[in-house]
Amino acid sequence: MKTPLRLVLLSALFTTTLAQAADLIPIDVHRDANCGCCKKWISHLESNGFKVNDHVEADMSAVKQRLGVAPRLGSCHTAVIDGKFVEGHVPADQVLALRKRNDLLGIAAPGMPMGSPGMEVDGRSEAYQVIGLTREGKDVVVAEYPAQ
Ligand SMILES: [Cu+2]
Repeated sequence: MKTPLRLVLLSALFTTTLAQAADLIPIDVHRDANCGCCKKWISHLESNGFKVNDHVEADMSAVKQRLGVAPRLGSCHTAVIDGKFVEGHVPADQVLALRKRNDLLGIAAPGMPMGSPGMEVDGRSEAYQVIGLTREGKDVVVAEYPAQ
């Protein structure tokens, strides 16, 4: 018996969609409702293979405290992947690298560095670092980005 062509095409489409969805990496992002640069960072993640679960929060400082973000590492939004925090405008490749670092509780791009992903303003940029927080509570530099 011949399968109707439409059915074949439909199932091919369905399989492709499932495969693509499975390849996306889920990440939770907590942010304030009025944070524009947070939304731009979410777009950066989405265009780099992440599936973002967006959580709009009333009290970000309570969220940061709960997730173990040291105040000195603070920025705007706080993401969670594999139980580790990602604080601020961290580049997507560093989020991927964090997944393999079980010595770290999380990583952060403290403050709001100009030129970091989601902080592109008039082509301005400044040097910044991505800092990891170890299980022993120490800060380690995991990446450095020069001013462009
Ligand atoms: Cu921001």
